[in-house]
Amino acid sequence: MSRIKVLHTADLHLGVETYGVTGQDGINSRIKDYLETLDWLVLQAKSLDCDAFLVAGDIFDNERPTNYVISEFAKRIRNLVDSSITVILTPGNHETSSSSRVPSALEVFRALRPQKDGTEIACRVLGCQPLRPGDTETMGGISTVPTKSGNLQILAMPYPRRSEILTSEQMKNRGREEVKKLAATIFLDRIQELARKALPGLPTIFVGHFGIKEAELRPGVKGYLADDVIISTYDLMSKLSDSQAKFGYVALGHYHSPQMPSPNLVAPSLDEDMDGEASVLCGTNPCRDWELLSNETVAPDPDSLFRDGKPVRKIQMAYSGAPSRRDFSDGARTRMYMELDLTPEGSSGKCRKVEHSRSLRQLTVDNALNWKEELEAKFLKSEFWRQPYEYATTGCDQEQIEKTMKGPLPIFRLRLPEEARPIWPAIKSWLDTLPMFDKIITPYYKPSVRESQKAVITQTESPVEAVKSYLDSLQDDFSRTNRARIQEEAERIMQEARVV
Ligand SMILES: [Mn+2]
Repeated sequence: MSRIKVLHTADLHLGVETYGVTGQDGINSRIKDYLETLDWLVLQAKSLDCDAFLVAGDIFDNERPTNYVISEFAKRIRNLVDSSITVILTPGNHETSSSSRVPSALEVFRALRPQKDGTEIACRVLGCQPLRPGDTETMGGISTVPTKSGNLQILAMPYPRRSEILTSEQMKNRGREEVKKLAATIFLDRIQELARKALPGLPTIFVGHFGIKEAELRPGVKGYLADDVIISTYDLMSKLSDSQAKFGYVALGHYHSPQMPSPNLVAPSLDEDMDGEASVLCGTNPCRDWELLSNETVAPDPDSLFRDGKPVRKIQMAYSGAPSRRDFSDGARTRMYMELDLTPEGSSGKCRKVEHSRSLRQLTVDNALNWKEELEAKFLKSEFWRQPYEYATTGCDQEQIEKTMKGPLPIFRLRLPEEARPIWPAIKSWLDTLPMFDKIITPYYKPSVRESQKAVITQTESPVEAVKSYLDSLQDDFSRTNRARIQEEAERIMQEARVV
């Protein structure tokens, strides 16, 4: 029986520049961060002897990635293919155009499809956008993809954009929710149509980039993804069960938190790091076992697989999470990828933690009134200097600091509570007097409902007074503002922060 090993990841978002600085070579440091994490993943795929490397959408952060990003990504594909690992890509919402007919950058790789008999180990771009609104014929596809251990059958669906699923006629006179519902129905029908074409006897998976109702979405991105077409686990599984093929796994992208949505239980986000171990809610899999990453297991309610008395085969389903994203605010979040073993009968697998090849020094000021004392104390701690690179010595003396200063990454990022905003000029001038840093990056303010409020420090005010008067002004503001408006504003800020 053929057994195929797949590395499932998603949401690489190559091209993100947020919080980066441009290096001497003209390349933004964040783009390199992301590429380095991808390099690490490529290494994992090779050392695990994977047959396929699967990225479930949002490979590029935007529909027009730079030539640098495209060529660097192409090098990684070449590296994998040279190691006889088939690369499988599906478009997500970020790399596909929402309004124009501009082909996505992934089309470059699709155009380089392998020789006609299809036996070559190569890069495949699966699933594609419909050509015209309402044209579901071209949406998604089912393919047999060769790997070094045999053929893998894949049903791939692109990000379901309402405007491309529905005609304007279908959207007319329908409310927002009704439109979303109709789009979900058409999307599911298309999945069913394709699932029925799948052949038995091959390891078979589904790949998609969209929202699942039972999945956990961080509050900050809810507004941003409000118009997403979302389908339920039950609906997806019942469509995939209506097939001669046994779908062994559903590889998802779009939600950056790694998780395994279950029909009756909402999986906790694996972001909730517990001493480096993440917890996974794992349902019963009819085929094989999935490795749980902690002692926390919850048995699913067996009735959950029935609706109106109709049983549905439960298929293991997972969002791998976004491995590359290491934003300033994401320091502690766990990143995962999935390692799958597929047979014609089903899947087994593991969630594996992504180790970042590089991290940046970062510091948070917790108390705006005592920022200086706090920063001085933190600078003296060895952990701060040890963050990006391992050093042999444990202490942190002057010599150690000097050694670090000459290191390859004399950059740090400062995270400030919002109330410290008025005193940033004072903090900056103090930092400027310190010899350790080549560059001070604009601080990141913790997102807050009152982010938009401008605050200035006047010459006559001491930093402490400035913070106090700023806090006072917030108090006034708060009494005038109702809760809903604050919530709205919070959503807006999170959207701007581009959490997804
Ligand atoms: Mn996405």
